[in-house]
Amino acid sequence: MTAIQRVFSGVQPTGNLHLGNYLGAIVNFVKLQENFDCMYCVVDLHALTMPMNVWGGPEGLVRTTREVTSAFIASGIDPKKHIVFNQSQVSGHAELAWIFNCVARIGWLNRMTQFKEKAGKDRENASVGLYDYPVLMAADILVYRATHVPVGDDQKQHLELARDIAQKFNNDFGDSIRGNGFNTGLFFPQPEPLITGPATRVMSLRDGTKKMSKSDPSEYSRINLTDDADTIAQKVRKAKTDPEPLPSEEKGLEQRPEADNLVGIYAALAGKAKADVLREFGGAQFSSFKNALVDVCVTRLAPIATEMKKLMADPGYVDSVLIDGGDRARAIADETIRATKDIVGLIHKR
Ligand code: AQP
Repeated sequence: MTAIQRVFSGVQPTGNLHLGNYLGAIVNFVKLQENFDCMYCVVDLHALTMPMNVWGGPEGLVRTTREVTSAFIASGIDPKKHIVFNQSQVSGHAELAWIFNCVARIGWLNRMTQFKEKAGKDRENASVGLYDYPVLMAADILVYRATHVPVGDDQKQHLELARDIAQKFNNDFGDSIRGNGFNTGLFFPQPEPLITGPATRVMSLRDGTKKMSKSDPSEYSRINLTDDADTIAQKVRKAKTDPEPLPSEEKGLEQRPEADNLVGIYAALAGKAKADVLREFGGAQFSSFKNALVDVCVTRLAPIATEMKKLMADPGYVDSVLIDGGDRARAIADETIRATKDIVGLIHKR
């Protein structure tokens, strides 16, 4: 088994993809194609961890799986050179997750803030899958022995857990790993988080202290990748601001979360530094800044929305991309699963 620099990342098909997913993750996915072998996964098994109304039931899941795949391709991911697939096609994710369930400690999972946020007050009623989500995520990455994982800032803690699981597995089974020919004793790599998108944490347009999220009940909290120009304009114009004009320097954005967020979005979409944006718009009222923000949003997002629409009209093609990607992903995962079974002592057909 050869060591390779491999990128893996996933996006849940739980509803409309938004500007946060795009700037925090997908833009980076596109860029990394230049220097890495990349695997981009629509993590449908993760979607099941939430109540059915969140992922839309069986028909909704099929539609949003195709939608996320279309967004990947429309944004510039090349499914021929790299691998695009949906998680449930490769059973190795779930198999490795079980082994990792027996490596990870309950105390580690109890510290995961995303579970606390997503389970809310009614924790007893959350699915077991939601609690176990980070273990499946570790398996998603490590079944491909991926070395680099581009994610938004909110996934940092889960990545740390994946690193802990890899390390504990390597320690617990060190002798067997060496006995199976991995002389370094390191079977699973320590996956490196790449939290380097143009905006690693895009906030809600209604509340600059909350992250932009698919599950926010307010449509006005986010810009969806499928929004048309009029909808984008409406959402930007309604975005919460404060009464002061824009500052001329970055330190003037402190304690002004909504202003900071809008300037950050503009900077990320225009490919500029925040300081440059403030040099240009310092002293301006939000009404004129918002016009410029609408323009840059529409310029960047409209071509993606148009391409997504075309792809969504051809589900046969989108499914063929996923199936081809699934076949190529399975070949890599099977190799890891066979070696893992040897290391753990699970008899299997050779
Ligand atoms: N607001 C955000 N800013 C920057 N990056 C973000 N990501 C999500 N929201 C933001 C990044 O997008 C990738 C895919 O996320 P996901 O769909 O797998 O799950 P999530 O992080 O739970 O995304 P959402 O949109 O917030 O969904 P819900 O509402 O279901 O929780 C990840 O790399 C993530 O970091």
